[in-house]
Amino acid sequence: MEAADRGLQPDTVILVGNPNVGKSALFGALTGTYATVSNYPGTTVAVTRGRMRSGLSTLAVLDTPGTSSLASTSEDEAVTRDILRAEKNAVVVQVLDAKNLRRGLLLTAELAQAGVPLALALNMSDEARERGYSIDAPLLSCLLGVPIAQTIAVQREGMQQLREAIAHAQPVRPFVLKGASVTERLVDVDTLLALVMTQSNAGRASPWAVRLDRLTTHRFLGLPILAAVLYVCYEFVGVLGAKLGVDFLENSVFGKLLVPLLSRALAWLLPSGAVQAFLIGPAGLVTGRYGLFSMGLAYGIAIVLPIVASFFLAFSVLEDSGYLPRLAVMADRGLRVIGLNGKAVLPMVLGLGCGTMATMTSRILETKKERVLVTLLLAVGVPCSAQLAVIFAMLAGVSAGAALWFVAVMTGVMILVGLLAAQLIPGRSSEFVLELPPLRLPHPGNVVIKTVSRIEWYLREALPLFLVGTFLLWVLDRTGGLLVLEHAAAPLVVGLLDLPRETAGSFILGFLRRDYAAAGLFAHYAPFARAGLMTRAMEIEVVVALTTVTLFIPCIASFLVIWKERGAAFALGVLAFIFPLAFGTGALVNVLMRRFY
Ligand SMILES: Nc1nc2c(ncn2[C@@H]2O[C@H](COP(=O)(O)OP(=O)(O)OP(=O)(O)O)[C@@H](O)[C@H]2O)c(=O)[nH]1
Ligand SMILES: [Mg+2]
Repeated sequence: MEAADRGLQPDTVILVGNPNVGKSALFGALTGTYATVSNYPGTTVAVTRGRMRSGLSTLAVLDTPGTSSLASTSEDEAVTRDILRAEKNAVVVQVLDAKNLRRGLLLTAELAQAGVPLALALNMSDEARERGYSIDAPLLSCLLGVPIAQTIAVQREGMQQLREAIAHAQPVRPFVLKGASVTERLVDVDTLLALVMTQSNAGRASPWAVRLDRLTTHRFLGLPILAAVLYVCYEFVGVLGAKLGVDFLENSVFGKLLVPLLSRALAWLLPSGAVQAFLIGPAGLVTGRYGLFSMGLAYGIAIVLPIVASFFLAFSVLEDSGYLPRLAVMADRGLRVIGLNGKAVLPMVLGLGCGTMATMTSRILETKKERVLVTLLLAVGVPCSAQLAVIFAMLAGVSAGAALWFVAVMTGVMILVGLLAAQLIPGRSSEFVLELPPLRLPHPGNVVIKTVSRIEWYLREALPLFLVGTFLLWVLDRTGGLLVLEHAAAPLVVGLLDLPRETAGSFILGFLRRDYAAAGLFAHYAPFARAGLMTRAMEIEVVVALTTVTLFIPCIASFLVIWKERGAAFALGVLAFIFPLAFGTGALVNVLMRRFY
């Protein structure tokens, strides 16, 4: 309104709408900038900016987190409300899910009251048509007095229409959809719907999706489906990534090709042993001690990367399928016990990708108590993809029984911490409200973009730290500091956990990144596993070491995000809590396994 009042040309387009209606997909189609697109509500938790051409000029475009109401309480939704207030010279494009028009129009009613210049994008018109909905868009446009485009974001259909709609955005006609209370607005919306929408029974959702859908959230039958999903992921990541991928990169590429080649080249270039040892490590061993190339790069690229990449791929497929919200429904009852509800599954499962992003996703939770609880659980026991990668690889080397011990201990600790924290942390929990998106076949294009961008992100975030860590270890090793540290850590590592002294170095690396610590352990134990030489005692060591490292402090990046999102006191408190928890649990597992395993 104000833009129109002042006669200014708008310079910004804000995409708003209910969660999971395709705002980010439309944003990508309008601007050519990729914003994460996933099939669950709450994908976008902060504003993404891009630009689009409009005639001769360009407009800024903002993609916002989904919101069910401008009056709602969760942090991510407040972001959208604040943006609407802050951007004075903007037009708003409300994205609606055409197969759920009623919910969308309720938000339109709020935007009508706010008086902003508005254009509507009736997105997902493909799915609306399939379900037999037909919407008289010209009539709706006429009644509301705002331009409307019918779009299919993922196929980039209707984009020209949308650009025109943006150019002609108008505030909603006076007296339309302006009911003062929620009930009045509902009446307004239902009246409008009766005029513009008809549903024929001819079209219905494809039967396979409906049938599978019922099964996925079924109280009993849902469980075997969950088990099957987990099993497929495990095989995919464990076999394709951890076995074939790692084996190929570590042994063939690094071991037979790169390391010998580089050693020979270096020996020829520089006869001195010190620089050579720094770059390659003594004796040119793959994953040998503290060579920048043989340890830093070999850990990061040969051990972690193939597993992380296959994990990202499996994860992106899951995200796009719409299975995650169904998992939330299944987990709701269990999570209630620890003061959370099903919605908390989303950040926790995302934590398996990256703790940093997951901590930010806790914004989708309604109450502060829930956000604090989830941040704590993420920091305590949800391993990130890189770490999970190495855990997978290590568990593949021990017996199923030992692997089960690890899983049981981690689950137990999470439940205990959750139970305790739910009692201690003040505040309330919220009701579980989550719209289930339809199950869809994942879009190969979107899956590939997401996987590649996550791999890029991993290389950017993790590899430099791996190199820094290796350098630190090398310096420590050279100066004798490592011996001192290993001595200092010995009472904990050797005395308390019964682990070999060499593994102390891995724990020191754990301060940089947990997966780096796990990769160190992997390098230590994998040769035995490959040669079939794992003893029972070693299996116990593996479980103890893995438990401790997994519970151990989160990596630097996620620690900083916890600090930013929840404050310094909380971040430091988490550290103070986790350190004894990790070592205490490790020691307990050691004692228990020696008796009962
Ligand atoms: N069939 C169909 N699927 C679509 C369409 N637009 C988006 N999708 C899918 O809908 C899901 C949600 O898309 P997003 O763009 O992430 O939705 P969003 O509104 O940004 O979601 P939040 O950020 O969580 O609020 C994804 O799986 C998309 O592939 C469409 O027009 N047709
Ligand atoms: Mg989004």
